[in-house]
Amino acid sequence: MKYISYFFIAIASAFLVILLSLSSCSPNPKATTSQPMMMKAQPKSQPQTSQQTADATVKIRNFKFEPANLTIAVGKTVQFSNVDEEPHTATATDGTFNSKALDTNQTWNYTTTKPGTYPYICSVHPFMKGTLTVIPQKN
Ligand SMILES: [Cu+2]
Repeated sequence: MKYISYFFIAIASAFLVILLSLSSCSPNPKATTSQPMMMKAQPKSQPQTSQQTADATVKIRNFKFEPANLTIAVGKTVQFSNVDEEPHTATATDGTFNSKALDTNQTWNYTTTKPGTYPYICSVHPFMKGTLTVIPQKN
């Protein structure tokens, strides 16, 4: 009889340990796994955009677009590259194009579709201004 009761105590304590470890561990892996997944998702989208070869580059550095004025032919691709520590966007004031927030060393490619003059800003820092001029393609 003594052995049986010891056996039950052993099983009960094992159950308790399992329950405690499950309840204490489950919230933490959820929190830690969701963050790396978010971080993995961002670099995944990065190579896709940079696979497309850019015809011109606008660097975003020290809260400035470099060059602030860029002229490019229609159908060509301009790459916006943020080298600042701050997130920036390239957002056309008329809504023609809008990069999402670019983190440090993130790039975003925009292929022009229509000739025109497109002033743009950084939506995070609206004092940052640039102009993209799209000219008709030479025949
Ligand atoms: Cu900005």
